[in-house]
Amino acid sequence: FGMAVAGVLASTLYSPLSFADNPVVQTIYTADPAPLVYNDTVYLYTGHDEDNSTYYTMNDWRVYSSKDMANWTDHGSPLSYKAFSWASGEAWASQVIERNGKFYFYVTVKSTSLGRPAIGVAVANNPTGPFADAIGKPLVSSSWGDIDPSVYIDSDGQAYLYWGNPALKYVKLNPDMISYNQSTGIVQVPMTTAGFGVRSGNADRPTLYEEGPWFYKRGSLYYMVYGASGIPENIAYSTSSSPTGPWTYRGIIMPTQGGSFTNHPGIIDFKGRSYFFYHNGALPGGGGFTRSVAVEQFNYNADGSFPAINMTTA
Ligand code: FUB
Repeated sequence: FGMAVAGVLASTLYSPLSFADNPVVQTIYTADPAPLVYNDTVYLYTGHDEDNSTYYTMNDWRVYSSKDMANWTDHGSPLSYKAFSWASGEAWASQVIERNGKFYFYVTVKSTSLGRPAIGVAVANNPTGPFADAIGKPLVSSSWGDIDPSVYIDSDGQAYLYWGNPALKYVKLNPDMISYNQSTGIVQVPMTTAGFGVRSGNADRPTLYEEGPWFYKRGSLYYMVYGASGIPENIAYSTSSSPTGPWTYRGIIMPTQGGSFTNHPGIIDFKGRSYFFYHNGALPGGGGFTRSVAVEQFNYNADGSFPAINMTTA
């Protein structure tokens, strides 16, 4: 499969490709989906597992777009860890958001000087990039476990950046989107079992929360959807009436399945339908370090709760 991917990529890079079935991307291994709806188009940002990877060997991010959730255009790589002069690999989970016509790309990368992940931010004038490091240093480098940023702009204009494993943390981003409110600082979310469920036998992780938060509001309800329950992960969620909690644990959305020991949610509403992106090991040669992004359409229950969602291949 690795050789075939190299051949396909060499001949089709930056040219339109169509995908109808799961996984969404069938030419390379992709992970950590981060969909963005902008101008009647879905932009799907993903990480990129290198062929034959035996760890999270990831050097760049990819972006695909679709106007119908069936036909996808491959826009190549809008950003690599190399755009961050202070980073040395581990182009892990990310999310992109638009504000005032600019696109802000929040990423996990490995800080060379710290020797551990940190959160960076890149900016572009176009959703497909190219993106450039916005500040020339990490936006957040508070501790081990600074991974998996999720960004959301609330209806009052306040932007929040959540991230972290095993701690779930947030900052209030300033309107410039490339700095954060220093008086609020970095807030660590209280990891209560009422908020994030009960995990037994792990003193360091008393709740189900593991990593990969996806934070957003729908109606008047705030959602925190995340990789949960340890390795292998399922995807669970919590809700709140406030962007900063307290959170109430609401259950498992997607059980462990699909041949990857991680999973990672990305959720949008698009043209009147709701979509749940995730990753698994569905492609030939796929597994925990050679993952593939997939998507399921779903309907929220009337009270805003999630139905159970299973992985499909079509
Ligand atoms: O892709 C690398 C890491 O695996 C991500 O940062 C986590 O969310 C998990 O998917």
